[in-house]
Amino acid sequence: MLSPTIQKALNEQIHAEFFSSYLYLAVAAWFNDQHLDGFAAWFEAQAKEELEHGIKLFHHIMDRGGTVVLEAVDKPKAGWENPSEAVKAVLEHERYITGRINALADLATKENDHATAVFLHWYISEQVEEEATADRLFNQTAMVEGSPNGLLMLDRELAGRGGSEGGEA
Ligand code: OFO
Repeated sequence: MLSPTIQKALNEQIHAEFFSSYLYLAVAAWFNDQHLDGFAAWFEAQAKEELEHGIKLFHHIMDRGGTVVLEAVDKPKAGWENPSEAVKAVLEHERYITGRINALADLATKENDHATAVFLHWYISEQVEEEATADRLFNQTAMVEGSPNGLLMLDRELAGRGGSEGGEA
């Protein structure tokens, strides 16, 4: 059985993961507008992964006999100055999500909710990967900023990776 405190925190994390999905979709749409289809496909794949993160939490709450409470998803920002600024928005967001997951893990330990603490191990590892991937993509994008050739090469590379798995940049 979930404590009301943990249940509330997990529900808030569902909201945060769905917002992540929205943010990735907003970035995908922006890259589509820039005619950088590889970036767009890669961010769309990431958006789908974020939905999965939210749904995993949704099932954990239900499996533990808790009540899911879904809040409205906030509107994400819609425009960026250049590709690296758009990728940076995602990197900063992933850092914020890591902080939230760590706080959630601390809370689960404090509340003696061992099942939730173990469940969150997956998210802790996932955040290491998400941050590293976003950081790498940000640096690569910043590196080719101002070089249409470099940007198109990176875009082509992302097109090969984006469609199915999202994954590493
Ligand atoms: Fe859910 O990992 Fe990104 O935000």
